[in-house]
Amino acid sequence: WDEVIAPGAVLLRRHACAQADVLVAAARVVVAAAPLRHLVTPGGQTMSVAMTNCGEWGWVSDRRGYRYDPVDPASGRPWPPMPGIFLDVARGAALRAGYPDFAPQACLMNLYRPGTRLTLHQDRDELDLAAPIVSISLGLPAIFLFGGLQRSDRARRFPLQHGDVAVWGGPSRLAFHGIAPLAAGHHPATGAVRLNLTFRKTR
Ligand code: MD3
Ligand code: FE
Repeated sequence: WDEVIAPGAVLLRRHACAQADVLVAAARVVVAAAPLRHLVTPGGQTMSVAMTNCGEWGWVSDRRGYRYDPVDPASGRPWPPMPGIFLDVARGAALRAGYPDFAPQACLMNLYRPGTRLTLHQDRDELDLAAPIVSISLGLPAIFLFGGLQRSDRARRFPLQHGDVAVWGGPSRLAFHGIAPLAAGHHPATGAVRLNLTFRKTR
């Protein structure tokens, strides 16, 4: 059932299903304190994904660049703490994938509505690229695009479903990846949206 989709990339299908409702409830608490917002890229484009963060550090983008910031620029206050259930599920998945000491300092929360997409990109704003990234998919399914180390490498498509958890480490850590435009639908856990949580060691 666990599938190695590339060297270092392990997909734990449905791993978080039993905790999904608790994860969604905890996500709502975070969003109440740090509302979802559409960030602007350094190039001036407004992202179609709505984002917020919890934990010690949050990923932000604006005209000045991408970075991790301990303060939510919208409120001037620290990001909300990472809910215990977020940490438990992320650490459990990392352990299962062969990373026994994963200590995430940031959780980026990505909200997708129908039509929302994330174009192919690399995650390289973290200072410790040896640590994996753990992602949890909740709600509507999405097509994950998984390319290679060059933008021009052909991307494979993997469906990501509610409760799927993936651990991205080793040679996959710098692979280009993205999300195809979300199809409309309804999911009992989230309604008309997909929520993705990504956990990172930032420094
Ligand atoms: C593969 N998020 O937040 S999660 C992101 O569904 C991001 O919201 C997507 O890409 C989402 O940066 C994809 C899966 C994922 C996350 C990080 C990766 C796959 C990755 C980093 C390296 C390789
Ligand atoms: Fe990414």
